[in-house]
Amino acid sequence: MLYNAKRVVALRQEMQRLKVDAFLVTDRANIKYISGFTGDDGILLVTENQQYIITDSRFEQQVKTDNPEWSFCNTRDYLGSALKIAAQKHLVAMAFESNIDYASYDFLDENAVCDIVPFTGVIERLRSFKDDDEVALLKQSCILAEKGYQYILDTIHPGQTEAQVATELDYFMKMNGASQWSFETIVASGERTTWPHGTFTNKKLSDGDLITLDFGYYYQDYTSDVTRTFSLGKQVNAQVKDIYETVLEANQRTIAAIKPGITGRELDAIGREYIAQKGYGEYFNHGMGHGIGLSIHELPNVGRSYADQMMPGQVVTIEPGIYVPGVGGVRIEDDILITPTGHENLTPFSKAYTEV
Ligand SMILES: [Mn+2]
Repeated sequence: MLYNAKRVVALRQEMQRLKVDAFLVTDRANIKYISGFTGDDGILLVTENQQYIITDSRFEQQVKTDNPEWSFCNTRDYLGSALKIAAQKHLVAMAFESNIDYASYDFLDENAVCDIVPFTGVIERLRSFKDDDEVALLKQSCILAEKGYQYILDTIHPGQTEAQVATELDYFMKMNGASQWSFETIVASGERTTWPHGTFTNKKLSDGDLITLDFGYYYQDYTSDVTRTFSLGKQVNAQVKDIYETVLEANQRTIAAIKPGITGRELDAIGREYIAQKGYGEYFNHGMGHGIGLSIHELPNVGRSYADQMMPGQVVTIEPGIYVPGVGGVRIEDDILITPTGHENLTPFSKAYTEV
């Protein structure tokens, strides 16, 4: 990932607003976003006029090659070194991320000479606004997702296990440029489609099974998140079709309403009320969606308890579902970019009811 100096400028503006003169970044996705450093160990310290990648000698050449704008601090004692810099520079108040682990917090609390102040969601909020380069990567990630879905539609057959389908998709996605999945792929068949997050098992697929495929893969650090439900062979249960059309309509109505200023709660209500009106209210038991980007779940949130306003440059999933035990479960999920005038569906590939 390339270092983008604008992000440090934005973080320093936040620091001024929050009245701190240092920001300790410990969350891995936030480290990647702010510094471009992709190593899997280490932390960042950003002050008003300096910026440090604090990590050990395993990453020395990597930092010097990829992150020359950052001071490389070679140590095994990441937090201790950050506090030492803070003391030397006579820093007054250091922000830290509240999702830090307790042992680390305890260490900071015991040893910091400066004030330490916890914050939630500061960099996450910056991350929610995608610039043009990030949107381009997300679009490519979504195009790859479409290819993966088509590949599974073309190859899936009775006798395969759910795990084998997940493995076929994994191989296809990686052979076509994905680095890894952003969550364990969900391949749920038959009755298991009524488990919204059932991952995959060694269960064999049978003719007539309803299949839910929910997957997300990183393409150049940015992940898509797509769900499609389809039938393997002819569907005998007539209610499945009704459930499918209800979820599809809820998905489409919710997406149609996306524009700057609408809140996550308002969007949630559109799809949820439609599903309730059709008599399936009690069978939709999760949120409507979430932001995606460097992480599979990020800001903004789309759900009953969220007042987050959608703003241009943000990207959210819309994923209504209905899960009726004994009948079947359907979820349809798209990835939507909020634009200045409305929205753009980044996953516009087919979601019409399909029997393969
Ligand atoms: Mn999702």
